[in-house]
Amino acid sequence: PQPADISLLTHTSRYCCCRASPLVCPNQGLIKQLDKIKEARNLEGEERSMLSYARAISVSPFPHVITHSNLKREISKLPYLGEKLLSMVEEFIKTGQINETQGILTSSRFQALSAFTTIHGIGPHTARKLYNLGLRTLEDLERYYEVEPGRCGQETLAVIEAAGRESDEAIVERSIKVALALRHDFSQTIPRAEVEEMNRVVMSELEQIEQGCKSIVVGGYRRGKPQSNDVDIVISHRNWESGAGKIKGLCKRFVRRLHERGLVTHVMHLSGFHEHNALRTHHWDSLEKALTVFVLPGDGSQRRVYRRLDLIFAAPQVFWTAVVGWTGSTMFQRDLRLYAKQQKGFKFDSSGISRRHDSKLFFPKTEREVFELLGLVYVHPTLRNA
Ligand code: DGT
Ligand code: MG
Repeated sequence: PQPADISLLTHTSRYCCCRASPLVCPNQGLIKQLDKIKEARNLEGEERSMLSYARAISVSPFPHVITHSNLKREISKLPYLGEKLLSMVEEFIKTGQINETQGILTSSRFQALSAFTTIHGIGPHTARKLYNLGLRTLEDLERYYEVEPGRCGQETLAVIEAAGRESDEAIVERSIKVALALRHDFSQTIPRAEVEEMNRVVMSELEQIEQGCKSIVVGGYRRGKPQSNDVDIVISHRNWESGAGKIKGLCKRFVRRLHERGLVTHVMHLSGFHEHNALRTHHWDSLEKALTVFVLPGDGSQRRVYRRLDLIFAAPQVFWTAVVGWTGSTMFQRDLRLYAKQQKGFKFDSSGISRRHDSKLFFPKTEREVFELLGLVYVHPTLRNA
């Protein structure tokens, strides 16, 4: 990051898109404890409380270690740290832990729900439903969904053809079955070098069916995470005029091709094909995208690990908004929308920026332009880990 950009960010802003949030901060221990409480609230469906903890966590990358001496003077002036949160922070400074967190960690209900939601497609609501059926472990889920570890047959071509015509239930059920069967692979994180290799392979395949495309690997990788849980790639076309036409419909065509080549083994979901809102929390925009399972070609000497790969297709005019949206973090993006709405009267999402009063659309040509349009100081991707 450019030092000039960093010095313009302020740690007391209410919006995390105006603050610097590095991957690792001086208050990591505190954040880890608060994060468990946040997770517990999320698992129990307590949205508002969850968000309070998420906000407290996002202001905790305070530039210095939080101590007794700066607690009253500076910390109490940070936004979102009300009485209750401040007393937890105080408890952490005194004892190195938070009592409530210790209780959560030993709760068997928390452990079960938390394990269930590691499976793509299982959100808190489904997790609680499964728990109420008496299921407690991932092995219980395998029996319930009749899934065998490592084995997951799927009529992938049929799934691709059915895109846009399936019910929400069918999509969720399939995602869960695939994610359960391949969970031992999916729990292995992906090192940066492999992320880069996946992008290279994907783009050289794409060049075979559509020339002139470009891509940026987004998600946690772009925020500097050494290991990722999945790979997210935003794809567009280099030609500003003709690009949009070339991107339209490319998602399906390309996934079919990757499947033929043995690179995409399963498709969880293809979205952006005018279906009603399946998996509502998972697609927050109208871009064409494919949530897939990908495996790198091997030389036969060792089995390659199945990886989760998301491909997002954006016309050149919305490429940079898609990149900003998908780079995240989730909190960063949430505040970007909020800031755009409350401070600028703009609507921001991954598929575009528009002005509310006349619906005028804006087409930024660079990432910096996205920030400028919203009246924000540029925040380097590695400082968006709120
Ligand atoms: P990880 O777990 O290592 O993959 O970490 P991330 O941060 O890459 O998390 P991921 O892959 O779930 O999501 C990437 C970012 O994209 C995240 O900050 C939130 C955002 N995002 C996720 N799903 C959607 C979606 O359906 N639409 C939009 N617009 N953004 C999404
Ligand atoms: Mg990701």
